[in-house]
Amino acid sequence: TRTPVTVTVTGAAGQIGYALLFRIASGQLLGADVPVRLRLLEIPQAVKAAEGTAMELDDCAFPLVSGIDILDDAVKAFEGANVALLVGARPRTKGMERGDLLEANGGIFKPQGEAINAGAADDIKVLVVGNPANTNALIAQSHAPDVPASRFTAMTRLDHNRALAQLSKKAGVSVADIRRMTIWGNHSATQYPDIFHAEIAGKNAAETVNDQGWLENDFIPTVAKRGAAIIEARGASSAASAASAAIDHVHTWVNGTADGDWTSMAVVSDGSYGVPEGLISSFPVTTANGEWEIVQGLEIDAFSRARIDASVGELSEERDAVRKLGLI
Ligand code: NAX
Repeated sequence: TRTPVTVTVTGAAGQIGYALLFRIASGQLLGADVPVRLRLLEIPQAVKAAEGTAMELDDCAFPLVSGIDILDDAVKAFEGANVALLVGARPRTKGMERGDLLEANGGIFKPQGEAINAGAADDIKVLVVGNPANTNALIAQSHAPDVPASRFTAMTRLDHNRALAQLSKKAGVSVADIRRMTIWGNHSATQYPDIFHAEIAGKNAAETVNDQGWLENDFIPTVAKRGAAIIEARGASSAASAASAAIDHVHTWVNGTADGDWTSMAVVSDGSYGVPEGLISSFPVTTANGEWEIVQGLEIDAFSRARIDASVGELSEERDAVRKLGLI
């Protein structure tokens, strides 16, 4: 039998945690033959609720679960972790300025980065889901100097999946017929979903759809503002779709992208496509053997350039702001 993989989930008592943990435990994150040891990190006030979720996990009798620990101490929670899903974050509340939001999240992601640096396994892979995800990932990464920066990623897979869904409806095709979708930039309203490099049944998606009005006035804003539309409709923010995207992100990272396809992940920039080095920005990436690589050589026209620059500009501002606050 295989040695269990240790998966640490923060914010385990939250709504994404509730949708995520059962899928990890059933084998959908790492594979149907990979046993998992779950470490749930919560704040002290939410430990009891996390225990409730753990009781339900017990009651599922998942054969792959080799243990569940519930912790309110980051150092213990990340000890030996192979995969870390950082879901818990401080949400923006009414009247909160951006600086306050970044500072509150710095108070979470700085110690978590330090704890990962101190105790995580050598092969640690980190996915930050909690918002502002890109900059929270940057904060954690900058406090883990002994861990390769490439191991810190942030989630734009939900945006990627939303873009696939919208394009499939427009084109009247299955999402399975679409390849090479890209989300560029920040996981925020400035993100840029790019169909100029996407393909529908092997043909260029933008040319196939051939509707610039739809692209500008419908597709891009619908994808970028989908989170708000879900809140409006459901009375609560996206949880199951966010959890599903987190599963997809790690599954693709570990198992690789299909030949001829790529995915979207927010990863540390090496300067590709003019994105300043060190920013954690979404790119088209391929994965193989547990490593990601930014897809090179795509032609970026003026329309795409302006949108990528706007989103990356926002990321630079966030980086400047957390630098000023002494968080990185
Ligand atoms: P919830 O408020 O339901 O749950 C968050 C949980 O995190 C709570 O149980 C809270 O006690 C816990 N928490 C807070 N501080 C913590 C800490 N220091 N250590 C451990 N746990 C801590 O929020 P939920 O709906 O689950 O969303 C979680 C995060 O995901 C939010 O920041 C949200 O904005 C973000 N999202 C990111 C998405 C993405 O695509 N990157 C999409 C979905 C989601 O909006």
